[in-house]
Amino acid sequence: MPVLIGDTEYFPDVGPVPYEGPDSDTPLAFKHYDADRVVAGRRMEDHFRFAVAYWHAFRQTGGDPFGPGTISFPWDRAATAEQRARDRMDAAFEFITKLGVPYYCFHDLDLVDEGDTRAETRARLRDIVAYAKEKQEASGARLLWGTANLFSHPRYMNGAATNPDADVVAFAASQLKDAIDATIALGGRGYVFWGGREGYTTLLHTDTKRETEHLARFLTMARDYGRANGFEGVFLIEPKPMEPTKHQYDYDAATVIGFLERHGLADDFKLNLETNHATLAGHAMEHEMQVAADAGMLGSLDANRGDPHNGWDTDQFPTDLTETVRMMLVLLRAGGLQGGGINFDAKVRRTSTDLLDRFHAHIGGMDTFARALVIADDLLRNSDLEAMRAARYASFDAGHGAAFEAGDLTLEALAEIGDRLGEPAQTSGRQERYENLILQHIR
Ligand code: XUL
Ligand code: CO
Repeated sequence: MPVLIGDTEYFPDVGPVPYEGPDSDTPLAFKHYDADRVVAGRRMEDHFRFAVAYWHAFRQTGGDPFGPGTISFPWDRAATAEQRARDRMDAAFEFITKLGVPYYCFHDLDLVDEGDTRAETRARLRDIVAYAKEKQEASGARLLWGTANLFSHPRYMNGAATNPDADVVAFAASQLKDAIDATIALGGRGYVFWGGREGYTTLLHTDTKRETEHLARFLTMARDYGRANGFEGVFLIEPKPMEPTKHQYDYDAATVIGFLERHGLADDFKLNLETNHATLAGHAMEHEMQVAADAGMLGSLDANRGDPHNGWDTDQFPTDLTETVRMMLVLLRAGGLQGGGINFDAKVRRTSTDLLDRFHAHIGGMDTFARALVIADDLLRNSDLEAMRAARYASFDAGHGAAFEAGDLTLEALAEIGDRLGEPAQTSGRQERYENLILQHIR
């Protein structure tokens, strides 16, 4: 991937990040992520389709509820919004191409600052989309997905699609349409919905039935508009149980799958799962991935991690190897992601104020996934894991187990077999043996 540097070089202290292998001591080099290495029949780059998230990497400056941002971005200094958007995009493509990440993703308002009117914002977006197209063509980097920020502005404080005021829903529709247009224009693989304010803080004033039906209507309109205008990618919906609202309608994978099926959206939508959101829902990420995979809806991942010791969305870079190995086991068994990829919805800490810190963060995240993928593949091919798991269910491969699975037995017939066989023998689940297997292969 050719490195793209604009009028200003924003990261002069780093060149293209090389792969140097596990014995390397070079901080700004990959130890495990080797884009062309084939694992389980696919290049690493194609397994992951890593993406840089525009909002964390080029927008958020470290503000928290207790204080303002701590990080200063040289690409945010120009006098006009139009120039800042271009400078930011120069910085983004320099970062993306130096890191060698094949994709990026954005909210509409990551690319441009919102104007005073819809028309002004639309014009800014069109301008920057044209610029992004040039950058994509020059570098080969592509858009993983686009989305609309329908949660930050105060007008969305009571929700966007689920707002009790129809005028707000209409305003959101205008923003949604432009964001879908931008995604189509840039050849995005997907379009994401994360319902930031689609939920409630109290049931006392909330008609949940009406609101969730409005949400389904909004998604249906988006699907129909996208399909009518040539969008062939995947629509993705990102579960999160809470934060910013007390209860979000897209609570977790199982909730979202039921919602999509109930509203006739299951053929066009898949899930975009995020580790920290799983944590907040009280689930392991592997659980969320398995639920989605079982439904044929494992679409895309937001890579990060939470902090087990507190209850909010810390969006840290993913460096937990064991957790990632478990995730990669689910991914490989499922045959990969359907349509999407893996974007780093993760931010450097508020105290990580050097621009180089975001290189270290992404390198660590990509290496964690690469290492976990190789370990998971080794477990699946060179350990007893799959055979042991299959053996647990062997009684359903023949005889009355197989007849039960095939639906060939009535309850009376199965009960009669139960009466005849009597008390079944006890079989150990051997959980510790499985846990040891995983540990043995982490090397
Ligand atoms: C917020 C979150 C979002 C979505 C995209 O928790 O995860 O950044 O990923 O809107
Ligand atoms: Co996310």
